[in-house]
Amino acid sequence: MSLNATPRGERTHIAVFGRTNVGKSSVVNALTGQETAVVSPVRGTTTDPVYKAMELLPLGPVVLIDTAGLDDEGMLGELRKQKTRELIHRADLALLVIDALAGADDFYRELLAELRQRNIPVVGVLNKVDTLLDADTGVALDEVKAQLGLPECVAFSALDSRGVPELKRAIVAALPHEEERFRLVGDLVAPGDLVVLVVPIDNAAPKGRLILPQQQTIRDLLESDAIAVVTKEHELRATLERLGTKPRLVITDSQVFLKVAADTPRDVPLTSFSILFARHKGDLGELVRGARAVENLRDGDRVLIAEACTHHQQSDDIGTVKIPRWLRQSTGKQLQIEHVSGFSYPPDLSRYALIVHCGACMLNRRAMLHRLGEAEAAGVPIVNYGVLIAYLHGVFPRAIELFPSAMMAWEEAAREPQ
Ligand SMILES: Nc1nc2c(ncn2[C@@H]2O[C@H](COP(=O)(O)OP(=O)(O)OP(=O)(O)O)[C@@H](O)[C@H]2O)c(=O)[nH]1
Ligand code: SF4
Ligand SMILES: [Mg+2]
Repeated sequence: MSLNATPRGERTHIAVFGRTNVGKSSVVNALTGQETAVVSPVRGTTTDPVYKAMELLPLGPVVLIDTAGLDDEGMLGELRKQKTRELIHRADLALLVIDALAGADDFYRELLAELRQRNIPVVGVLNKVDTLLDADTGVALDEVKAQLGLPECVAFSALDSRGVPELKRAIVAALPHEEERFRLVGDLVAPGDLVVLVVPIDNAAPKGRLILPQQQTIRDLLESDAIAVVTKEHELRATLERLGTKPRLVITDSQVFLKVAADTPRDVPLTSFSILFARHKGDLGELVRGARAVENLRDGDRVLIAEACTHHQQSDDIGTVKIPRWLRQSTGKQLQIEHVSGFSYPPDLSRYALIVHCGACMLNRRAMLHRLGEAEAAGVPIVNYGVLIAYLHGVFPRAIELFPSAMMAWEEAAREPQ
């Protein structure tokens, strides 16, 4: 990922589903205007999901996910199907590709029901309409709309690019509007508000730039017409004095939280970048409850460290070395720590006393909420790296006072018998 690209976790995810050979990869190519996805008359050409980033105006950056056909036969087919189904949890919108000659059947009806159950907006793509007579295209389209109860369906041909602008319009119309999406910090400030950001520049800071969470926070503040003042922890006191007015909010790196808390007047709201990100990506209350569960760990407990992908972009040792060390140090217990990486958890979650999840930078909010939901269903507390590190740095409860659901979780946990 180039530094200037929108991170994948922030992009709208559009997953392309359908039977094998209906032209899913061809539809992705027609939409992106590139021949990146492999197309062939052989069924089951696409075996693993392929991610393709593009700008979809006026929506902005999206990721198209080309998937394996869902009706593969045999063992391998089962595996692929499972992988494809897991993508349902990451999709902000699904394209259902249907072959114009074959039409829709129960397979599509079931898939559509599954998507609707998860509140994922769906747009139907009746592909290969070039194989029909022009006069029959409208009839076939109406038939599919009626069969599926899916009025959002577009006549398309990847072969001659028919329907590309119509499909783009249908996608934009079906997606939730920007204002309905979850903000990073914009919902906490009003236009003209002053916000102070505390960014330590130590040996661990990357040379010559700010890290992504800091960049994204500044961007969101500017988009909200707020004023961002960036300072280091040592200059915070002087910065606050020179501002001449109380800032609306102070946001700091967790590492220097205690110093920043000491230098920030008690009546100025204070939080950390990792708390904002945890809230943006998931359910902060749930993660705070998970952090609290660290105190209840006992000798012999199993802890699962789950990373959502195999190529960790931050330092590689955070999940394998640092977190296990911190957990053992702070609890003083003999813990059995297991690791997993990829889209899915191991089968039996209930054997774990705690799940520690990565920062989920490659996942969108929907996918992360799904993973939190799975832990909750198994009755296992879950925390992410950012909230756990914040907790270990002593940011609670001050950094979560702004967020009622997180405070409730904190106080509930305090009342529970240890
Ligand atoms: N006539 C016509 N053929 C198409 C169209 N779209 C795709 N095809 C052909 O259909 C075949 C399958 O296309 P793919 O895009 O590979 O289909 P897929 O759904 O990705 O297939 P799998 O990955 O195997 O599931 C290829 O031979 C394409 O050239 C279209 O709009 N019109
Ligand atoms: S934080 Fe998670 S999703 Fe992001 S690179 Fe690391 S392992 Fe992958
Ligand atoms: Mg394909």
